Amino acid sequence: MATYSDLDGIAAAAAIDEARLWSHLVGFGEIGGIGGGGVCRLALGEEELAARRHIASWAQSRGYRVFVDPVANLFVRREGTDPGAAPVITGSHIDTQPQGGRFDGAYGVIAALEALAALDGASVKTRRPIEVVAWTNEEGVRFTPGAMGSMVFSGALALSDIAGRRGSDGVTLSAALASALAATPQATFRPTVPPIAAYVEAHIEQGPELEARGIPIGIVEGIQGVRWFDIEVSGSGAHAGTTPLSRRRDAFQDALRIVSALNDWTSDRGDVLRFTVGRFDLTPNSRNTVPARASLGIDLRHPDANVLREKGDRIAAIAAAAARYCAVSVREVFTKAPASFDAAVIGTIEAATRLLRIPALRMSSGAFHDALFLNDVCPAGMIFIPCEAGISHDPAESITSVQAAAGARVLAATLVALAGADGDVR
Ligand code: HGY
Ligand code: MN
Ligand code: MN
Repeated sequence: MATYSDLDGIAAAAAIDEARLWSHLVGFGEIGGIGGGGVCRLALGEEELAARRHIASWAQSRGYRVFVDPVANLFVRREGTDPGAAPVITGSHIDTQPQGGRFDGAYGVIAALEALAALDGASVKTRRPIEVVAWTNEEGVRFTPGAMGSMVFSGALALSDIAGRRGSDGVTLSAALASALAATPQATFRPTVPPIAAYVEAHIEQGPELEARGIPIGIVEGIQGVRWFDIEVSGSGAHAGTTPLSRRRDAFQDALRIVSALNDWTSDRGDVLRFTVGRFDLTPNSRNTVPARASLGIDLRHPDANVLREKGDRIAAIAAAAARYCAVSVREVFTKAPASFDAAVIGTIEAATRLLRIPALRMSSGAFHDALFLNDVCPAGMIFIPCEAGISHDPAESITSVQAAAGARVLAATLVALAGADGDVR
């Protein structure tokens, strides 16, 4: 027997406008566009502030209220029939990698805004308010750690502990946050975190599974754990022509020894453990000067908490032992254990795919997402759509308008069920 939520969910999904969504996604991707389909919108940078202004004015033009919190998370609120009820929150991030794709993060925000427009178009009223959020600094490129906005929001990180931290460009987080808060004057400052009924995030898969199987929707059951380490190798700068190798403290050569030792330590025949040296900076980085310092950004991931702990806990000792001439410091800058999403939210997403007769696959996520931290404070889940060849964190990242619309339809029906008019929300 169809419930009000089912009927409203079908109506909302039917009101998702593929052309309108695609045009919004393509237009949004031009904010910070770098050509070749790529985007560079580093957290709280000028391009991302432009994206914030876009979202806030889009929201205001549709009569939605806009809020920001102390870490500049940006919220667009559609009222429910019970304004005092805890909202259902959906969204993702709008910051990108330095040569990122147009859809990582942005898809989850723009698809959520499209879902609000569809709810309006279908005149669907939900009991709970629905808020669309753009979380601050999910990528962790300019400021560490990643998922900063959702970590502060969920209490996993205290803003006071990181406000003085400087970004890769030397700007302090507090100064960057001040410019972000000033960028959307129409947003009401909301210092406290509202109770949340549920959180659901739509995102591109960033992996090949859905496309390879020809399945349009992924129902994410959980996310693997992640640990980030900064390794600083300190030697001595010297003249490349006059300094014999026997008298060098070459930070690059010792960094190579460290990476080689860590490659051995993290090698995994099953190809499940993910060890990446994604950042490698040399100082002074000049061909004819022996490197004085090497700075490495390490990313380690695994779905099993015990393996992640065992492999991560030895990194400092292995790095120190591998270096021959230089001093080595290792700092863990981000860590999150693997997590499983809420069974009821997973079930609600699955019910929405069945209601809309859209094939779906239960799966886990190799990438982390803000949902990983929301999962600590409310029932949370994620909806994936395929992306071409699983490519992400690269300008070649690509989806189709059909894939985008399918995800938005499932999101709209899920939001109606979670914020349901007939009070069936958990
Ligand atoms: O790194 C991640 O997993 C995410 O895409 N920021
Ligand atoms: Mn992302
Ligand atoms: Mn990403």
